[in-house]
Amino acid sequence: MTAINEFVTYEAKGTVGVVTVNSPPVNALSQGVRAGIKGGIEAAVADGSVNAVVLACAGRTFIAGADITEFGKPPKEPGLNVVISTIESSSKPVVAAIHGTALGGGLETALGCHYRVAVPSAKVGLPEVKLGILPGAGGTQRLPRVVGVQKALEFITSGVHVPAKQAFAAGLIDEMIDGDLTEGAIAFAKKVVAEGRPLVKISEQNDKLEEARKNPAIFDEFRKANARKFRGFEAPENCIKAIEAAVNLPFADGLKRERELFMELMSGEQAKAQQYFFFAERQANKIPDVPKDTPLIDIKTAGIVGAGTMGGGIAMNFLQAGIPVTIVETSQEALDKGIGVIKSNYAATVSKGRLKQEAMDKYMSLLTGSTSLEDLKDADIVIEAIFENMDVKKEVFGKLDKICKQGAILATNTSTLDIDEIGTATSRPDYVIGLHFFSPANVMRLLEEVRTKKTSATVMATCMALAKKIGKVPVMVGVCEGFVGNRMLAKRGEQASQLILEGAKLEDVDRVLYDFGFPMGPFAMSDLAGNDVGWRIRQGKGVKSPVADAICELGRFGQKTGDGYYHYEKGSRTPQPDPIVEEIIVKAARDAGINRRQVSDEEILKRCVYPMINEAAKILEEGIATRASDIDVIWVYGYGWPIYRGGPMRYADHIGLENIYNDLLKFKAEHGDEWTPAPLLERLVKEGKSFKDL
Ligand code: TC6
Repeated sequence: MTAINEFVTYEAKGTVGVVTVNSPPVNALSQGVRAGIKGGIEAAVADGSVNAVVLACAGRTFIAGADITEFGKPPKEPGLNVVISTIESSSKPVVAAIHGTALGGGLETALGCHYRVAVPSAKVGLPEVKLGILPGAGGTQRLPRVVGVQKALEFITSGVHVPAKQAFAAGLIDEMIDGDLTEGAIAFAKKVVAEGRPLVKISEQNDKLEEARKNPAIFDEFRKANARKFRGFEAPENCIKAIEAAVNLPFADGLKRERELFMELMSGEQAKAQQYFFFAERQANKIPDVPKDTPLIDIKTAGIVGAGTMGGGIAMNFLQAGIPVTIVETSQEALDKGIGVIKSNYAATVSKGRLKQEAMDKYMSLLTGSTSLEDLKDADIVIEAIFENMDVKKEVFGKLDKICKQGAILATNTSTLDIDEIGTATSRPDYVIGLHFFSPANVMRLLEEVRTKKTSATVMATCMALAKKIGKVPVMVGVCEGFVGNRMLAKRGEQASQLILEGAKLEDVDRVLYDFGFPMGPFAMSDLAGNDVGWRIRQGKGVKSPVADAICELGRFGQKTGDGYYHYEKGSRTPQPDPIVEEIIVKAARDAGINRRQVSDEEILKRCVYPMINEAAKILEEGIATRASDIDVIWVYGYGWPIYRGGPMRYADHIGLENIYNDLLKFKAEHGDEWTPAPLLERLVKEGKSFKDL
């Protein structure tokens, strides 16, 4: 075996030369890997003892893409296009041997090979769009030449990881290998030589482009069909343009066009924000005082207390991950209702063709209902999802503590209560934690995990790993009113309510936030979630909100009653401004002695977003969130903050903390002390720093 460099080896195995990349953790295409592959292929071509080449990877995966840490730095030779063209122009057939994931530049490298084989568990994809860019090493030019234009549009603009079997069916993989991959790839390479098969250069294949050449409308149809999904994003449009270039231009010119479109995206703010977010999400997995090798509790069964909307949704996550669940309610009627809702949710997905009946049957077979907490005695984790009342929760935790086995985790789904206090009702406060799921709990990816002062490292590490197992994105935070997400959301809500009193139209507030990139504005959101929820909480705390209260007093609870901040026609979810609500607002403003005025879109945006950033600075200073980027992960996954703006903290850095600080001072002069900049924000501005410097 010859070491080409630190990352790549070359070895002749009989008549086949094997080039192996070994650059943990994911064989990303760093400069060294690129140079090594080029050198390896050249060595194989020069080796007279071999007549074919296999490109394989050591470790857990084939090449997972370009090395994202190199983005934004000056390019280093050789570029990936040069490496790929070295492979494609090799005089001996090159076979890519794929396991794990062949993503981005990894798949582009494989597309430069003459053939591709894969193990059944492998996945392939061009996920660059998720990083705000496009496949810039020929991916937009070669993929449509293999799978056709329609499929290429779908793959490239969604960034989906396609399972090997599906890729095989689409012609992207030439052979599936069941046994040892390298051996299988060598055997395949020998077959290629023995049968005298051609050196397939994808760049020279044009058949699959013909259909789109005859029907250029395919591109506009695709744009139209996906307009909602692509709203606000720049990368999908450039991906489409690059694929159009593949259809309309010769390969070499298409490559040039791809490069231009790639560079345009790479230098933009969206790409920087999305690449920042890639690492933010991975950082969030790391809790500084929880060592990586902390032993985990094996969660084989789960218990859930409360079969309401949240309890049911939480249960579905576990069932889908194959973890048996016992769900407990106080009465048989409530239990039957809760289980009925779970069943009908699955049935609806089956009827839409998005779930197989057998899968639904399997999930339901893992679910047991009970009206007795005693049935949770063997559960490894119990999640309480009952209504928000400290006394009731403490009573339940006291009982669970006596019933549940030693070493079982007791979690609460509370979104408002002090979890340290809940823990005092047990003899195991170190095994108590908050698991704050977001509604609908079977859909929303965020899981805000809330550590108390006593939660043990084992419990934290277990819950972080468990979250991943059930398909969630976990972020660990500390205890405070509303935790991180809702505490910031409350600040936005206060300003939205104030703005409509001052004269902004509520549909304008919603429009400004929608145009910023949120899925909907705060009033439309409240109508969807149910205005009565906040009303009950305010009543419990003795807090008033004149417009929101007046709306609820009229029974306008939102979409479910057909009226809320907006009116909804029967069977429609489209909000329509309602003069009655305008009257309520005008009266409330008069009662409060507010002179209404025109409010600009710019003011709406700043007044909704800046108080959130200011609150986040306090959250950071109090140590409730570990790092600024964790707050961004919470807002993107839990509240629909547009990922192309990175999250509120990244957005603040982009706007400039000094600009935000000055606006806060201006609003303070106009509206009062609640606008006082957080001490941390003030300090960062004085030191000329950003949140990213923390
Ligand atoms: C591209 O190719 C563009 C080409 C144009 C060329 C001109 N680079 O996710 P995990 C690190 S764009 C650098 O926890 P998993 C990651 O930060 C790229 N580092 O593992 C983490 O480090 P940590 C297109 C990377 O098993 C560690 O590896 N490719 C890269 O859950 C483990 O990662 C993609 O977008 C990278 N490319 O998932 C694929 N990838 O331990 C991006 C990972 O220090 N990667 N790291 O925190 C993924 O989707 C996933 O990492 C995975 C593995 C599915 C490969």
